[in-house]
Amino acid sequence: MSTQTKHEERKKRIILIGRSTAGKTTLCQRINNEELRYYKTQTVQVINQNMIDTPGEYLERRGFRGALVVTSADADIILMVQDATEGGTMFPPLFCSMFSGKPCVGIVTKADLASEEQIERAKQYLKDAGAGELYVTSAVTGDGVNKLVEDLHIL
Ligand SMILES: Nc1nc2c(ncn2[C@@H]2O[C@H](COP(=O)(O)OP(=O)(O)OP(=O)(O)O)[C@@H](O)[C@H]2O)c(=O)[nH]1
Ligand SMILES: [Mg+2]
Repeated sequence: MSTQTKHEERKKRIILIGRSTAGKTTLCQRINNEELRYYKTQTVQVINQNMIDTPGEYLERRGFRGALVVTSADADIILMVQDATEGGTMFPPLFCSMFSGKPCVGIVTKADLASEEQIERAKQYLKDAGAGELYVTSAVTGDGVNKLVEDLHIL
């Protein structure tokens, strides 16, 4: 572990938002170097004190959008998680404006299963929704995950 100084920036708090099966929980497991195992997220879960994992339903059901905004109040950064293999998106245009200026980062998942075209399409969905920086990742191969962790100071 690197030498800690009192000036060192604290870990950033992130919230992961995306439809069911987008790969939010699996990405958290990869970030934490845990064994990848599937379970359906049933409720908001705080992992390692700084990662807020949400169930896909929070994005899919319009009536839950308010809950997303409230739950994100504790987060420094919004992670919008988009499956590269999905032929559509649940993120409406300008989705990010709901979070009143908080940084919104776009994460494309399942790059290991997707073509270049699919990855580009997923990035475009995220841009349309208002994401700033974009990261292309695979929780299975680990591609793109270290860069994400380092750039955003997640660990
Ligand atoms: N090949 C591949 N499969 C992935 C990747 N990420 C997630 N998966 C698979 O996709 C499925 C859903 O992943 P989850 O991480 O549980 O999805 P989620 O977004 O947490 O879904 P909810 O909890 O329902 O909101 C699982 O079977 C994962 O193994 C990836 O990068 N590559
Ligand atoms: Mg989950």
